[in-house]
Amino acid sequence: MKIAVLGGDGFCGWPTSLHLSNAGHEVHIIDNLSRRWIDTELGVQSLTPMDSIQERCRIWKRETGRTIRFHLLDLAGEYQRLKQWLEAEKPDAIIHFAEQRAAPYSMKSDRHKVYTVNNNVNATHNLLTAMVETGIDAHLVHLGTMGVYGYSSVGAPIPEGYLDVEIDTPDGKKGQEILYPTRPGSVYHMTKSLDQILFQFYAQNDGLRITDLHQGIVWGTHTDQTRRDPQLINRFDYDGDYGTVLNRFLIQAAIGYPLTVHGTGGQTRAFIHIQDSVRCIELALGDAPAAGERVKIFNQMTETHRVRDLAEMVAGLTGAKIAWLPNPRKEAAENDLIVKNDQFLALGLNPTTLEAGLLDEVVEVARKFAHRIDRSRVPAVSAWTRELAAEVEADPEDPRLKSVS
Ligand code: NAD
Ligand code: USQ
Repeated sequence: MKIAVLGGDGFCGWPTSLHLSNAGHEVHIIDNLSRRWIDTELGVQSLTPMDSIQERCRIWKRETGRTIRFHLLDLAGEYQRLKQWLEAEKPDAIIHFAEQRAAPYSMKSDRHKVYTVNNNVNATHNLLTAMVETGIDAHLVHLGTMGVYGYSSVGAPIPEGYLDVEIDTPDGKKGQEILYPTRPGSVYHMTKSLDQILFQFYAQNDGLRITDLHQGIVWGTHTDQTRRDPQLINRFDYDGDYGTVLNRFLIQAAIGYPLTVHGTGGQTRAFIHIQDSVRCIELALGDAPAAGERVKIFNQMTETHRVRDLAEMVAGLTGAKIAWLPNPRKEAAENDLIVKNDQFLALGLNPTTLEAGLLDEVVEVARKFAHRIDRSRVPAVSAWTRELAAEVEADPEDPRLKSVS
């Protein structure tokens, strides 16, 4: 297949591009490199030294003989160029990772809220309307989030995208299938909820073939392909805005930083290892909906964990201390989470669950590149409201804080 990977320079997009190229597909990366600019804005860098995207593609070619092409294009701002590219290249499949993906970054200030909404909603809508306009028959696979469902304890498993409901009509009760009601917890998660409505409309109105993957928190760093050469290494975010919880705990343990648990750590979230994430995308590509079918939605996760259990597990493995910090986010202090992921299991996914070997691998990578970590960038300081901002702990290493483990 000819596959366009939008956002292919990112944490999930790069290993996916390598995985699909390795499987024999013709891969084209489209990216505006905005994520690299955001690193510059925030004054942080990936824990791992990332080469330019052109250099990464050159090393891949040298290593495997396979070509990955890179196209510098802003999906949200360059509609005409996007349309021309689709028209000229006619990809068979499009994988859409190209959005601003950090919840804390999206809540940093009004400017960051505006940027996140403009970037994400326009990127998705430009893509959909360009697909209709050019008449290409590509399967669109979008990376959505488990966060669209919200994190209140519902006491029942979260289905894969749709909910059967009964409504009262003058003729009695009538069954209906609806998109599971969204309850986003940040401006970022809100844009993913908006994406869902855009997909529903374009599938129904224009027969676009769309798969939306509701992905949990991705952890780990290496895949089989990124291990092949030091210059193919994946990006690894550790800072308070882009670092995600388990990867953050692992680098914190590696550098002797207290594990930054928000509140009681009672938040339960869904997780998936990066190796399974790339495999799921390949499985979804092979299971495209037909034109006229509803949007196919998968829950792309393999396990759920409570944040404090993860912290205690990492502390147990490494001897790290835990810092219990005021939560900068407006979120339930405690929640339960049960998630259905039957569709990927039925397609043959063999889940990689949290185990010491893979956790150690991340700690090892973090120790190797520890000299690149700026400790002052570790705390999460972007707050959801002004009131929460006043409580933020900007220096968890401060000895006045009581660390327990
Ligand atoms: P990332 O920030 O590392 O990668 C996103 C890439 O998209 C970057 O290279 C960026 O430059 C590019 N991009 C952003 N806006 C663009 C635009 N307008 N035009 C062209 N390129 C643009 O993020 P990631 O962690 O790889 O996540 C990829 C996708 O997967 C996101 O949509 C995210 O919401 C979703 N997701 C990620 C996780 C996770 O834990 N990382 C979990 C669930 C879902
Ligand atoms: N948390 C801590 N300490 C930290 C960092 C986070 O306790 O140092 C807590 C947060 O308060 C939150 C939970 O851990 O309760 C998860 O936070 P996160 O930053 O790991 O994940 P999140 O903000 O939800 O976002 C990440 C990705 C996003 C993706 C989402 C999937 O950045 O792109 O959509 O995971 S999901 O969480 O399933 O919605």
